[in-house]
Amino acid sequence: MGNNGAGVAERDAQRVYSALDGFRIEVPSWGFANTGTRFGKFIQGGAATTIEEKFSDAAQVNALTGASPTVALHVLWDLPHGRADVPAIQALEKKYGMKSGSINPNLFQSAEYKYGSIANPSAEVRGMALKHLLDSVAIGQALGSKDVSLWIADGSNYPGTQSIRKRIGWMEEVLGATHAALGEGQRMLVEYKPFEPAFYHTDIADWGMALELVRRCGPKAKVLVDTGHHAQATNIEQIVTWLLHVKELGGFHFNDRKYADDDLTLGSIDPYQVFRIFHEILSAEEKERADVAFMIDQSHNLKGKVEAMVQTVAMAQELYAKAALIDQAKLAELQQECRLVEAEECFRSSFWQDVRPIVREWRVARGLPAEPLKALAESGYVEKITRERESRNARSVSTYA
Ligand code: LRH
Ligand code: MN
Ligand code: MN
Repeated sequence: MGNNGAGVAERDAQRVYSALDGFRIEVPSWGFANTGTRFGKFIQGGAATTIEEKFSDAAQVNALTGASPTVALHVLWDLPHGRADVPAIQALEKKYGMKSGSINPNLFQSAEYKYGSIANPSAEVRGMALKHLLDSVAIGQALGSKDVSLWIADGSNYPGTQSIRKRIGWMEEVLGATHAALGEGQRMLVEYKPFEPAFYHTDIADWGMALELVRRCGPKAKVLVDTGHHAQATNIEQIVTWLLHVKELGGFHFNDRKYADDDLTLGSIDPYQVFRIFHEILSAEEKERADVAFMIDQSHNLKGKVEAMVQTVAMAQELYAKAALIDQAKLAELQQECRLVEAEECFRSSFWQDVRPIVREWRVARGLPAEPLKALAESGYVEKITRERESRNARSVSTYA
């Protein structure tokens, strides 16, 4: 028993080490910025307002967790007038040891997009949206970033007020033209969302619509699953499995929610769901999952921003480690023989296993702090940025960015 116990511990450690060595999750620049709710903005003294501050905060998260070497950029919020000063961003990448991650066009804030962007009945507005998408592709190319992540907020609020059918055709045209502009190694990821800001119909409302659109665009277009973008009770891991199966899963925007698109900390409400999603990914073939980008899409209104992001990445690492512990061969056998209770026990016992000691060991073995949140508190980083940024934030009337 003693030997067997040691053998199991050794096997578990190996599984966790190899999973965590390969685990990367991108942090969003907007997660470090001042945000709020639709009822008001809450300004934090230490929030980032410049792209340099966002790189600095992201680098801090990466230094503490070893898992977030890229930062997602939102074109309108990070790159003034939708233009990127490429040498300046490259200098920041060098200074902070970070890379620019996904480029997120913004097709939802300009007044022109009141009735939509790429699905707007006006050819002129669609042209403006296409230009912004092409600019975003060019920015991604210049920065050597792989993914352009598109979220299309278009839709309508009342039945009969828009032609759902014509809007499909308009989207196909603009997305097709965007796909045609992608360079070697570049991809476009298409995100779906059932509602908000539109409350009757959203033009890309679910994974079926996103999948059909990316297929029509071509091989460089893939579907992006934001975990907050589903109707309640949707089986997200099943969608993930289908998208992996048909080789059209491009990546994730991870966050958690209780009600709608709440953008709460990953795993804070339902960690078992994240575990189930990670299990599906880890049970896919190596080549199927190689191109699945993990990204965080959260905004922390009440929590300290850097603290919340470190907590998120650490949580993601723990849940990934738990999923890596599942004895895949054993589980497959039990499933095949329909030994239901045993299969379920095999599955859920990995979820309930406390992986924190192994994850802590892994961190130390990789030269990282054993307790990232504690290390953040001891580093004084948050106090430092708060001192430096406080007076500017106090004057700030800024919105999302
Ligand atoms: C929309 C969304 C999309 C945006 C981000 C800020 O709800 O998930 O990904 O780019 O939030
Ligand atoms: Mn998202
Ligand atoms: Mn969202």
